[in-house]
Amino acid sequence: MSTSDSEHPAGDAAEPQRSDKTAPRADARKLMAEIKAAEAAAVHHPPRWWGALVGIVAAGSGLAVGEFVAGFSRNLRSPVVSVGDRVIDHVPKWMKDFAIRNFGTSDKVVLIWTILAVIAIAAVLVGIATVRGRRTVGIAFATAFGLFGALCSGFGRNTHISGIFPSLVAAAVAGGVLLWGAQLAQPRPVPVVPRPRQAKAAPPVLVVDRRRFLATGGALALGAMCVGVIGRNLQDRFNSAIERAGVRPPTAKQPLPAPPADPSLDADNKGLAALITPINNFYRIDTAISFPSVSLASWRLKVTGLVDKPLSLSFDDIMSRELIERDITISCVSNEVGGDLVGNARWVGCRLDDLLREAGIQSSADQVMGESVDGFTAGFPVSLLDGRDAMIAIGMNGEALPVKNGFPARIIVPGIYGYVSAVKWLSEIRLTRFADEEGYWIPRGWSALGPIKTQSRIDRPGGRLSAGATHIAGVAWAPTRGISKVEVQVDDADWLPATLGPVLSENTWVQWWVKWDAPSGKHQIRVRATDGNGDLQTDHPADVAPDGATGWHTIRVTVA
Ligand SMILES: Nc1nc2c(c(=O)[nH]1)N[C@H]1C(S)=C(S)[C@@H](COP(=O)(O)O)O[C@H]1N2
Ligand SMILES: [Mo]
Repeated sequence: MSTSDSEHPAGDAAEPQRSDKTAPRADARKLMAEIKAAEAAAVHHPPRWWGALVGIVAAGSGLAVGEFVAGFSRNLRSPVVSVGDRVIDHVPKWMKDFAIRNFGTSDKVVLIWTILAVIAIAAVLVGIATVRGRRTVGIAFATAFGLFGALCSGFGRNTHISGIFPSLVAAAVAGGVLLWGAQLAQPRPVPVVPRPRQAKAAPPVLVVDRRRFLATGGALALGAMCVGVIGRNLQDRFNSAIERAGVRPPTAKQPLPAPPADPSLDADNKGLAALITPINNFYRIDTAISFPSVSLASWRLKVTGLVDKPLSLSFDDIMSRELIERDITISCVSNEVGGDLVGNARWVGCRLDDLLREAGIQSSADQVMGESVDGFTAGFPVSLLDGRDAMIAIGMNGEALPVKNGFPARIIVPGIYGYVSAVKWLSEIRLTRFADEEGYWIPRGWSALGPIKTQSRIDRPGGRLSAGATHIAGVAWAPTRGISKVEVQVDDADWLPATLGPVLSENTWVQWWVKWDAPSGKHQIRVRATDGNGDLQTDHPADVAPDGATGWHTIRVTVA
């Protein structure tokens, strides 16, 4: 390691003792050699990776304390999660499409890790600069990150102004650890042991204290981890799953009969979607990184806006209304042809039209806008309250509404995509005008209206099968219109009518299957459905944006 580094105070120690005139020349030379040797052995500069370590431990400590502070109140949120929320709200459409295409529904996990990676890279660079003496860089970055976190946590869709605190405290801690670590990494003077015959002690050399530095860093890292884990556990106190466990499954005044035998249980139909999608398999799409937490005691469903009489209902108020049970298939507008962002469930809830009639919809209103506790919004035309079974669902498949599907309450409207209707973690229903207010996805490139398009999907066979008798099977849906016919075509053969499974209602999907004596070779299989109005599903391929994909699902199989 060079001693000529002019920035470094250790350079002074390299000056030989020219003033020592009493010592013989030979001794002086010896002494100089000795000092040089001692210097060569000593470490004067903190190694570069120390800076990286200081940066990482500082950032980690800050983030951990941020999680800790966020655990104090339901209104607070983890700074990292808040940054993620803002990224979700502001990413350009192409980037979101890229993320969904490549990471699917784990896109949020990828997002959080990306944010952590960016913080880590910045921490390493800032740590190195700070340890090298550029403290203003450290202070500036800690401040900037803190302010950015505060902006993301205190101002936006699902924020409370007090949300700025975890970020600010986190930044203060990170900045403090950064400066402290930089201090700890600096070389300290260590006296050189004098030669026995030498009158004056040699000047001290500057040496970094490796043991002290690493021990302190390790202890801090460990402490930060503990604080972070405690913070996450504190936040778990607000998990809605705890509230949900205390809710009895809501039951309808007239429960539906038990569903008919499920054709997907037949060995021939292995791989076919279940008639009623189990909760665990039900797709999940939302902008929430962590599920919004709801305290049932304070939760209210408000009916506001262009109504004669605004309402405010507690969970018990909804529970004690007349509840209906309905089988309804819902789908995401982002569902590709052949995709699985669609599911059929048995919902229990109160009628939306009854409730809004009580509030009294004013004639100027043309949009029913739902808003969630996390600030998501979705709106649909008032004209869709046309007698269809639109409901405020509080039960799903015989259970209280699952947390991931919107506990304690959500909107379900048969026949329109989720992004314009199915608000989960519902907090408000506002009667508005399309001209005055847009739902969350509309300014992000999606159509204001989203009727579900007639679709059909092939669930089996998979890519490879052996020759002989088999079933081609799948589901088809056209909620509110129902399905009247499904046809399958293998290669260029005639279209074959499929057998339709039990029809729960015109709002649900229908399972279908055809027998096929599979000859060996490669084959292409296509499916198309006809809705209850007699309209054939279009073969025109359309992208999911802006209002739902179309085209006939086509698969290729190899029969051995
Ligand atoms: N609060 C909230 N509700 C929401 C969303 C959301 O992002 N936040 N996404 C909507 C969309 S786009 C769809 S497709 C459905 C999905 O409902 P699921 O997750 O229960 O399948 O929820 C809707 N309700
Ligand atoms: Mo969706």
